[in-house]
Amino acid sequence: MSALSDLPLVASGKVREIYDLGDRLLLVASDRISTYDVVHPTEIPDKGKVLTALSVFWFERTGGIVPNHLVSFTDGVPDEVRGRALVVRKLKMLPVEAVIRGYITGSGWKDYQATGAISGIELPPGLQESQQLPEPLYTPSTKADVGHDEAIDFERSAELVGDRTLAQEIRRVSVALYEYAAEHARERGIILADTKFELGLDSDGSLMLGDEVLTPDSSRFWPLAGYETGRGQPSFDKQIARDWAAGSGWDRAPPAPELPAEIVERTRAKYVEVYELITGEPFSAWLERVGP
Ligand code: Q0T
Repeated sequence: MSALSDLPLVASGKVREIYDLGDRLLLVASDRISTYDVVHPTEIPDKGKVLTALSVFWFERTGGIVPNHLVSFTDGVPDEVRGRALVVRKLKMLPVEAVIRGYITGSGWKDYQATGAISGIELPPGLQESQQLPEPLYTPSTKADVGHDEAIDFERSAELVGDRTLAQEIRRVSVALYEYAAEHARERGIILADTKFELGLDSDGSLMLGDEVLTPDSSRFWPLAGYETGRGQPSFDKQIARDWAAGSGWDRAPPAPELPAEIVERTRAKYVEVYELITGEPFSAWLERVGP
């Protein structure tokens, strides 16, 4: 297979890249990690493989809810990114991010405290931080030019998508994906607090799930053990690195410091643990699936 460096780069994010394969795209997950929104110079070995393997796990199980862009994780993948890259269909991506919240945390908790509502959805009084919501909420956002995504309400998402029926369909499939995944995760000791999907249209105009899905980078995963309302919850995967960063004297402005070897190893073990809990398989099963 051709070397990555020969492929046109379509997009580059903090922790992943997208390359053009002609009629397909190559999504590459790196081993980079960020805390407090800044990428560290130190990589977490196998993080990209764990996230890719989790996306594949969910894509293979949710095609009955909504079809997805996955074509292959073997054929067409350059050797240097084997196990941490996906060949996907090119979609016409829709200009809204489908955020689903099952628990009240982060910006949703801030909005609720200020207004009693999230994304224009009125909520009962007296909810506590990290509490499960009465039902999962669709709280779409749109990519801001700089910095963080901008929260919008359903009506604004319909305007941006240009078709109210399509916007309703995005909300419906996104809630169904969240409910399926949150139940699966909870049975295995992980709370899926919230998650973000990106959807697009196939060449025939049909709705398809794109991006990475239901990974710790696109979702909040909390350990079920020790969960309690009235406070923030630790992140299943990043808490060790965050705690170290918070105590390191770093002021959270770039550049982020190198992570010590012990923090790297403990964080890697958390990613592998997430994979093994969610899939019920040893991580070596993924390495065997993707071959040499
Ligand atoms: C995309 C066409 O994830 C993004 O950038 C981060 C590096 C956003 N993005 C998605 C696409 C996809 C996907 N996934 C697709 N299947 N077809 N475009 C482009 N940028």
